Order: sequence, then structure tokens, then C-alpha cells
Amino acid sequence: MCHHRLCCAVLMVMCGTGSALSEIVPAVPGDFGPSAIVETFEGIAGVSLPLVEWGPEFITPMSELLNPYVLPSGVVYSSNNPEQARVFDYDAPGYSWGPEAWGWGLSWEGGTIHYQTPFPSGAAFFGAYCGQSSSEPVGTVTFTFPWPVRSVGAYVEANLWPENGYDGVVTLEAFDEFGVSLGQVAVVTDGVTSPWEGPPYPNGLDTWIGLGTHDGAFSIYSIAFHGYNVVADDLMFVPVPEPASFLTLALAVICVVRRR
Ligand SMILES: [Ca+2]
Ligand SMILES: [Ca+2]
Repeated sequence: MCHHRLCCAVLMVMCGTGSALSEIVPAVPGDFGPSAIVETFEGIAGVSLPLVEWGPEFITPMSELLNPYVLPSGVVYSSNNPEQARVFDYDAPGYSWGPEAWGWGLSWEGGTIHYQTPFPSGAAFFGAYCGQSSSEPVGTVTFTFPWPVRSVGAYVEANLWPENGYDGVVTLEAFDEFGVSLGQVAVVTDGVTSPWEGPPYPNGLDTWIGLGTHDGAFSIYSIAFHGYNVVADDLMFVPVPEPASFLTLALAVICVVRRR
């Protein structure tokens, strides 16, 4: 096992094809203030797929997402993959919580995500459910925002099993309103702790990836995650302030100044 071999996430700015106006830069959780909207993937749907038996007692509750699917935050999931993404929810109806409650495996070394794995929020997370073969290209899923955003991030993991071609890399790519790439960042995730090593399973779904711009005025309309079996939770984004708001603010300032 080599959970700790890559325990330090390596963030790489891979390319910045953006316009002269702005440049894609990594964003850290501290960049997301109270105006951030967070998609927690909680309470989205009941179990739409049969509970999976693993031996006589192990089950994983999951729901297949329609394609496209409007998430509670207003973000729209879509994908070109034949395998549709899923929401795994250990609070889902019919789930027994045990006794050992096997979860969904990222890979041997990436670990198994089950109900005792620490999640950023609640008991549910997103699973791309594509890019499962290391002999094929990585899978891609897309999220389109209800409004232009200036920064976006999430907690992610991917298959990590280097000797079998799973590199653990998750790439976050941003697009403008025309679907043109604005640039991307990538992170090597550190997997989750496998059940037989715990409890307390300290290594959760917790590798951060995020991007935005220095000036904060950048408009990102959609993003994609690329990787092998990418899972994610707490997809967060900060909308760009509407021009109308700026105009209202400017007029208010003018009025205040004139009254003095
Ligand atoms: Ca969650
Ligand atoms: Ca982790």
C-alpha cells in the first residue's frame, strides 16, 4: 500500500490559454467567501440502482444521474460518456449501514469509499463512473453553471494505482461561454483509507482542486473534471457580480456624493 507515497498533493498549473484579460490561477478554499455556492450532492435522489451485494452483506447505495441533470445548486451535470455519473449516498433509503458496509472502490491503492470515510459534507458524493480502464483515455464529466463564475473548486479523488496505470490525477478545466478552454489545473490525489486499515479512516475524500483569476472578474461558464474514476464533493463556485449590480452601486455612490 502506498497511501502516503503521494500524500502531499502536487498542484500543477498545466496551461493557461486564457485571454489577455485574465489568467487561470489555482484557487484555495480560503478564496471562497460567504458568497460561494456549494453543491453538496446531498438528498438528490433515492436509490435508483439496485443495492450492490458484495458477499452476503455488503451494499453500496447509488443513484444514476440523468444526463443532463440539474443539481440542487443549479449546476447542470452532463457527460459524453456512455456510463453515466452517479451519486453515492449512505443516507439513502434501504441502506443498512453495515455490518462492514463495503463502499465503492476507487482502486486497490486509491482505497474504498464507504460510510465511515470522512466526506466534506454529509453522506453523499459524486462519482463520475467513467474512465475506469487505465488502458483507455481518462473520463470527463462537465458541470455548467447557472451564472458566470469567477472561481470554482471541489474536493476530489481519483484512482491511484501507479503500477497499473492509474495516476491519481484529477484535472479541472474551465471554459468560457463558447466552450473554449480557458486553462486548467491538476492535482495528484491521495485516495482514501481502505476499510481494513481503520477505523478511524482519517484519509477522506479531501484533496482540494480549484481555479480562478487574479482579478476576480473572470467569467467561467462551465468546467470539466478529467481523470480515472473521479469522485467529488462540495463543488463550490463564486458567481461574477452582475453588471447591473455594479451599475446600481455606482449610481448609489454618485447620489451619496451629490448629497454632500
Ligand atoms: Ca456531500
Ligand atoms: Ca484523500
